[in-house]
Amino acid sequence: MQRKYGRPVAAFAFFFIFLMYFRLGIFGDSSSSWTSSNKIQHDFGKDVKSLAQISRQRAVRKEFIHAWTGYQDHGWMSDSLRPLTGRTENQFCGWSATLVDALDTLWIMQLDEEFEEAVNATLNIDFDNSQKRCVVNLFETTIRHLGGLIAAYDLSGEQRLMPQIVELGELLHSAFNTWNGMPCSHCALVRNPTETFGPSSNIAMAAQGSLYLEFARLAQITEDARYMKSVLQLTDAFARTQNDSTIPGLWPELVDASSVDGFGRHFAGGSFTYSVGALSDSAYEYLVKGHLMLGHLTTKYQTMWTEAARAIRKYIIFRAQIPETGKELMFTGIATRYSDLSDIMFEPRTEHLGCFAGGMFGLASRVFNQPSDFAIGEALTNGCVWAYQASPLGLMPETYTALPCPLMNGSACEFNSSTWEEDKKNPAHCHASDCSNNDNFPEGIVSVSDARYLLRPEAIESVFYYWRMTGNEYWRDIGWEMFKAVRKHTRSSYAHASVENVMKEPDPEEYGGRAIQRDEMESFWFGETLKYFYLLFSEPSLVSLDEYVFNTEAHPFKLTAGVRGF
Ligand code: DMJ
Repeated sequence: MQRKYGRPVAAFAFFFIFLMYFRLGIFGDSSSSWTSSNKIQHDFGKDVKSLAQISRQRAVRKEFIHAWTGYQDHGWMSDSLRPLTGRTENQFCGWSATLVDALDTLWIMQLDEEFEEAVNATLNIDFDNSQKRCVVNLFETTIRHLGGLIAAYDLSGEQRLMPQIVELGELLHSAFNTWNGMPCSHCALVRNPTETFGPSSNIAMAAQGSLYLEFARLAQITEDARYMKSVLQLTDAFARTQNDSTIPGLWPELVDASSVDGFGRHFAGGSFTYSVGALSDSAYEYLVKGHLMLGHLTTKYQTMWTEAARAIRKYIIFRAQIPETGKELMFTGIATRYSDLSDIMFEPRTEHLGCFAGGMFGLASRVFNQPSDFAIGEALTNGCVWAYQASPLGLMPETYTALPCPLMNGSACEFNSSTWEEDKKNPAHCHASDCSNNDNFPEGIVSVSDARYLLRPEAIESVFYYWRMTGNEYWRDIGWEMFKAVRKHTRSSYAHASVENVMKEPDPEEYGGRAIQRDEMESFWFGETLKYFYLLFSEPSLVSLDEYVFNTEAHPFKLTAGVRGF
């Protein structure tokens, strides 16, 4: 359910580990579409309005309205609606996660009456936790609720939202009231706490390292310096510990926030596994976006990004043995190193969650003027697009494995179908040694440890970035194909549902030829996925990347002149 904290360990998950010492001295040719610019977005010329693709835009809006109507009728004010049964769920203290996550999308899609109704309803959410004593998921509530409220305010200028922003901001900020200033990730927060909370000792790295943008923007719009102080203190902790891990430059997936100050190394010693997927993802994204937002105040985000990107390029990104597509494709995997002296082990398991990395490298290439990163981001984005196109349903699975090229020396490797046939029959790649399911895999994929599609946004997010940065229609056409597959297999009577197995052709006799669906729809479907699809087909001046920075839940915050770093 919450992608950050629990990488689903499917029963048939395997451990297929490659010894890895490879260097990616690559990325030559594919950077051809790079243009040096002091803007993030491509120069679309004056007549940007004409670039909206109205019928595609309408199609996305229609799906949003379908799901929103389901939420209005059956899930109103709940955290999420179950799209098959119409039941509701309250996994985030019952503070109407879907309502708040969707606010800015309603505004962007010009659903004015719905926006007005949603703002009015938002004013009734009671963020006072003193009686309820709900254990607040700091990361999720910050990116979804606080981010959602701030973005709705930034876009619409709706002043009535401000008291709710302050009430929630104060509550969440109390999490920083710990002995070392590292925020408590799961505490029964209260405003003006009389006692200190305990920082978390074993917590997802992303949950600690993805709070800067929201609290920084909160400081800017409230002019309350306390929030910025906490942001900078947290930033310092990450900067101090970046080279303390067993892969310097990267922080492990789990960190020990109770050890910061005095116990140095242990913060980055919470675990030995490194990725840009679950548990880690947005912490790297926020280095680039932190600089974009606050680069005039501190150079720390840039320094950290430079170190982290070096390690990601070297240890996390790989090329795979898949059929030639005519495009440069790259993927992200998982590295493990138990001590400074041991080998680095590499697991080529690619997660949908890691698909944001294409957009991240693309954005970084603009922000830090690094042309070669532009090509990396493009190849990573195309790697995710490939996974959509290759699957029988046209949807990428949550996690899958393709084998890395044997020589990561810059040249792509040739796909060999007989080797691939043998590899996928390797019991290590099969669920309980039963390899019969692997017959459906597209060429190149040797294992699928989690075949679900959970309505996630990361792939279309990167496609959106590349469209806005290049103006190349290829990205919108690809995005349209992705949208059609998502629409076809996720639409349900109440809204849209996650998909059970994207590797299984639907049986024409069953479920009307549609995929088997799951009774789950997280709020990011409204806050992120449909928003990125919609913006992809809108005029490129709508929420321009030169004026806004998107938080990790796709909530745009206004960039402030004189403080921003690019
Ligand atoms: C979103 O809640 C955020 O994008 C988060 O950072 C990671 N991904 C989920 C959706 O998949």
